[in-house]
Amino acid sequence: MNFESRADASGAFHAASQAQPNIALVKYWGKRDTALNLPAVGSISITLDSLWTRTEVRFVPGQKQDVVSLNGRSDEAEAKRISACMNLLRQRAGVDYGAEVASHNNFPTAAGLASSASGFAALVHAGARALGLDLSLAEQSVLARRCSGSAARSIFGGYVEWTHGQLADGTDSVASPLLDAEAWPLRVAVAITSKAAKQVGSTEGMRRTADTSPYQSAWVDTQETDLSVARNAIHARDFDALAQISEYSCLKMHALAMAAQPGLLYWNGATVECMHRVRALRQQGVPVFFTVDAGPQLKAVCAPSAIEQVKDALRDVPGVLDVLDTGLGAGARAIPVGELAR
Ligand code: 2P0
Repeated sequence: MNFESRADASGAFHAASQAQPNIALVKYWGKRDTALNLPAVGSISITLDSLWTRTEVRFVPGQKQDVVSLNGRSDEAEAKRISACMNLLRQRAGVDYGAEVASHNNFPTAAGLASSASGFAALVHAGARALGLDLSLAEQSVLARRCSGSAARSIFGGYVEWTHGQLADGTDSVASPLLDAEAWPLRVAVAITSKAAKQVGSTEGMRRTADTSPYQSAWVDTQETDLSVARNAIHARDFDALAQISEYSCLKMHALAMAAQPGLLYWNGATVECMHRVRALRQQGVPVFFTVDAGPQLKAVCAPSAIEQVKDALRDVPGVLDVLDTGLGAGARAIPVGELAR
């Protein structure tokens, strides 16, 4: 392969990309194949706007090791996952160059805010371009899925569905857009109730759940119906229907995980108080619903007209440290090299 046109002055090949986290409304939890990272169920998400990961990848011919910097620091566990992800791209390009990877998040990492989704989407997007691989978004989604399941969805913007797929090699377990962000511009308030990294990561939590939770088969059996209800709600822009199915899927996923041994309890007291506050608002007629991922932060999805009221209500809950506010945004995209933290 001829990379000459892409090499910088030092002979390295580089590119930078940005991707945003996504929040599942119909949740992914469980794998049908761990090696290929294939999900036990499909899922539907929204890609966010003002939270981001920006990642720069530089492949250096002759370098044997990967060097990884996350928010300016090294992290051994994450570096291993990043190298495994880069191996997929190196195989595809037929090269063995070591990579220098630098990545910045503008939000708390590893605390249930989908940092692996935006992180691996940005990594695959930048790495593929650095190596001159001409990959479609669907191909990037498949590769991002191999690195972290939910990253498959952050390749795309707006409302996104990631299918379970039927093929043993997983090439049909891929995300695709359902509706553009601009077509239904909901807003999201994120109540930060802890800035600590979670104790049990999603990969381990899913493994434990599948091995020990008595509700696993019921979870898998009921997912197709939930996906269909959510898909219809999105296409009809039916807020109430989306609210009902999203809270249902969230609580069902947590009930499934709580019933593992030992049980997975990602919430703290403030998370639960925020759920009650959101439901009280909805009873008063405010168009808002909640969802919670594998961490203690609560995400309140609402109509644009309700965002200030929702933020004020969440800020009022004891134990809420901060409330972020974001719209829905675009998928992974190229950014200029050298502008990571800007
Ligand atoms: C989701 N979560 O659908 C679900 C809901 C958390 C709760 O996808 O093992 O980091 O890398 O495939 O994608 C978080 O799990 O797990 C997640 P891996 P991932 O958003």
